[in-house]
Amino acid sequence: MIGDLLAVLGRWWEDPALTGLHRLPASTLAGQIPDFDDRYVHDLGGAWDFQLLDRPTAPLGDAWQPIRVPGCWTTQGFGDRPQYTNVVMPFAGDPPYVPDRNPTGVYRTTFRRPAGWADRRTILNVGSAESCAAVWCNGTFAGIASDSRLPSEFDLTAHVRAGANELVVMVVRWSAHTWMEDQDHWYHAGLERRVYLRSVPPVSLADVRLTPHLAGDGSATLAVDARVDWGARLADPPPGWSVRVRLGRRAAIAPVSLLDATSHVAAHVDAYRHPGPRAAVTLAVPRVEAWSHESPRRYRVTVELRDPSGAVAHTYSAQVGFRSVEVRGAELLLNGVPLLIAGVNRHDHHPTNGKTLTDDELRADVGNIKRCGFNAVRTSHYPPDPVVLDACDELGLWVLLEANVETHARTRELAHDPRFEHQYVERVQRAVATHWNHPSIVGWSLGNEAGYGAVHDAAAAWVRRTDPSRFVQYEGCLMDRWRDGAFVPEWATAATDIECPMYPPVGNLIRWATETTPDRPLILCEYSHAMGNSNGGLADYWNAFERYHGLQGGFVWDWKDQAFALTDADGRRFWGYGGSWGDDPHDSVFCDNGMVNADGVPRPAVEEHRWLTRPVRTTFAGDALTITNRRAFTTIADLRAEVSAGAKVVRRLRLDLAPGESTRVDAPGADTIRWTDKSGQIVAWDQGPRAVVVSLRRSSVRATGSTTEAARSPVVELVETTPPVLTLWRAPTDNDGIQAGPFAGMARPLRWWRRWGLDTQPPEQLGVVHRRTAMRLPDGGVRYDEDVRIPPELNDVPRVGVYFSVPAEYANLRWRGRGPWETMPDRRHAPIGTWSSTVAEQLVDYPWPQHHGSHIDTDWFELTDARGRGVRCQLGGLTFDVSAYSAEALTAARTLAELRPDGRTHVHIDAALRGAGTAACGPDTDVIVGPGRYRFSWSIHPLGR
Ligand code: IPT
Repeated sequence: MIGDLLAVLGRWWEDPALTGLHRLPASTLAGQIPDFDDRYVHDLGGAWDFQLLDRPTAPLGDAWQPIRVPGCWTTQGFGDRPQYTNVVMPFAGDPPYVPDRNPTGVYRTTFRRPAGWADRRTILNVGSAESCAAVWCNGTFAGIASDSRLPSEFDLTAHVRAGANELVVMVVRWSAHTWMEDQDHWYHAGLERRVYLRSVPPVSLADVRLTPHLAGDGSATLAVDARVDWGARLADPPPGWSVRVRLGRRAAIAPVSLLDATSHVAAHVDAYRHPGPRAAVTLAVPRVEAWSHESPRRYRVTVELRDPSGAVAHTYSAQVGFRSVEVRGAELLLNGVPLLIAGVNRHDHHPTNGKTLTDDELRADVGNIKRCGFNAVRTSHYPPDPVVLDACDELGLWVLLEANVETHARTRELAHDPRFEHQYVERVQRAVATHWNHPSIVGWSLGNEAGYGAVHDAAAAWVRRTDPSRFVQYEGCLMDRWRDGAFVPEWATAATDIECPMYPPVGNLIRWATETTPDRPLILCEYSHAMGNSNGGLADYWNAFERYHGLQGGFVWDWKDQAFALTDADGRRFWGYGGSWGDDPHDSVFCDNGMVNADGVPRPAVEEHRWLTRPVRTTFAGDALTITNRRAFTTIADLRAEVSAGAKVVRRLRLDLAPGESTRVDAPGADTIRWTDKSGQIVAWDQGPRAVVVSLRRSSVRATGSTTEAARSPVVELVETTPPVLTLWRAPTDNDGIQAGPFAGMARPLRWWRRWGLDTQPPEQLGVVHRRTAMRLPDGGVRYDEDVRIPPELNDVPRVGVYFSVPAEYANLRWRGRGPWETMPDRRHAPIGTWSSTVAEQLVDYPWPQHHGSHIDTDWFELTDARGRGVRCQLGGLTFDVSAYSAEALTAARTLAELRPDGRTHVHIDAALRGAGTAACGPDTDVIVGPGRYRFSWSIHPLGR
């Protein structure tokens, strides 16, 4: 069987021309989420027989093992591991070739042909096969599939018989197509999405494209284009077939036409008027509710294929949403509004199952994106499971659907390689054809990091002509235009309708908006790289988006860490990344750039983004609040606000403000407003000038006498056993310098920090001058006045602050200042309040251990033991962090499992802290801690004696 195919086709997996064989054209029917309760759908998911061969040419053995379908074989214990690389290929060599040693899974299952399927056609749907597959049914070859992220369908009618049938699918891990799928994510292998059979009548709907359009006056049209198929072996069906479309109470019928009666071109030559067996009809709907991210109203549409007697032969049904998409001048208008895109890039990833997620997990993932306040998703860098798109339709997220094209390792080569050129167009065509009917999709992306060639212009032209209802985008054709920040308008950019660069510094965006004449909108396809403690400077982007015409938001990189939940030999859990499986080559921790961890737990930067994009903005002036609805389409009547003065709620509000509208509300004494949605999620907050951090100078702390004469107290003993020391070091963040993998070399500023010896020498050895005055206070505490001079050669240091530790039983934390989440000097937005936490909870589980837990603008913090005894530090606006781990331990560790409790609670108080920035991939921070004089004061006091 397998040998026969080899004899005919040779090394078929290595032929870039062979993208499919006997494969049905991509269609919206293939892209549907199957309904396994439908008697014409048969789920093939479950346990299959499996053999893992070490190469596609290896002989098949007799021993079969069970495997879960869908699932990656790389996560099911067969000894072939996942592999993470970004740019470099996972193997050596030149395209289109792949290694001889090439893990190949042979899957086998049997199924009984369901009752009632005999006189119909049986179609096999393989949701995803990484990287390509061949199919046999009852020993007969049925076809070949490629493109790991789209379903492939095969007509099995000729092979399926009554009773038991055998299906064999051979999946080859590395193929010529891998060169087209060199995305920055995990390489897995296997049948990763659902596999099922569907049965259709002999004359059936082959494809149905629904194109909704919303007009400015609230009316709409729905254009329906249905392709009908009766298989090559049947004679043409008799005339009289029709398609009936129903939307609510509206319906229309169109004939399935073989000849176009309206054509006046060469009326006597059928060839000129044969549109093929299809039906086209447009329904006019006088009034609809629009679909938007704020109000994702959908309407059920049913399309019936009817035979000449009027009997329904085949039905297709989908939910449409009416919205309009238009690029006009420097604006992308969605339903006529140039709303700002608060988007995020999303990969398919599960912390144990890799590329395979259940429907519930996919829906939960999208729900989490929505709950975190994003309004758009770029499906980086391939079409996701259709469940993701359906969830975006349902919950309201604008989608930029990206085709599965990335040739990063040969960016400039493959787009000009005639062996590969057709794939650039075909992969885009198939993505569009499969996912056409999702209202959430408003733009098609031709792929990522795949160079620029005529093939991209061709793909863009195909999309524009085929689907003028959406825009096309492709960053690859802008790469040189935005290279190194120099904007070169002369570069040809025919393959994109919008300006969509990645990672430019905000200054370049402003330059583009002000020094050129933008003729199209700019929406960043990637920005604010969320790797580790990151997303510094996000506010600068949002200030620019709001201020400059043409700048219309962007997609944060990215949604979720692609980490694996692993345990070490001692059972300690940690987040695994590239190399954790022994995969090689690998790009280490560069796969972990998420706004949420791999379990979906939001990182602190989510709150920064949420605040910047909040649906309601409130400004405080005296006793009045000015409240503005920042939404584009809906009122804020679904939200509730609590206005407070200190700990007291002084007003509750519910406002029916129209989009963009503002109102004034009196709230004497108020300092804070919080808006919650129906689920109780805080979606917006603001504070006025009354919410302040008390400064030390204005506080009641008064120095009395010298350290020698003060009374003994537990706290004094504490700090005397480990006195506070000046420190400039912090555990490097991923942005300070990636410490493993190929990007480690470029690590700035970490490189010079280490060269200066900041990590090994006390600051005093490096020319830093530190003078301190310590004074006992009447309550038994101590006040420290610090005076630090950083010499000119240390022109960029991690921090200027003091460090001490207390025993680990001081494990409870309270503070007044910004919180409760981690803030950084360039990621500052958190309300001022009094917050309770624990030292343990301060750990942010960035997969590579690093600096975390800072709280800027702190008035005071307290560390107490179980009996409430401990210390209180008055900071008067400084920054602090507490951790169960020292900066040294965090610096040394490569995984969370390498961190060991050391019996201490480690405390840092910083007068200055370097910003987080996003330098792991993108601009560095503006908040640099440079040379000069730092004078600051703080005090420590006993608590609960
Ligand atoms: C860019 C990629 O598009 C994305 O997949 C990811 O690799 C990201 O960067 C970094 O995490 S490519 C980069 C060379 C700008």
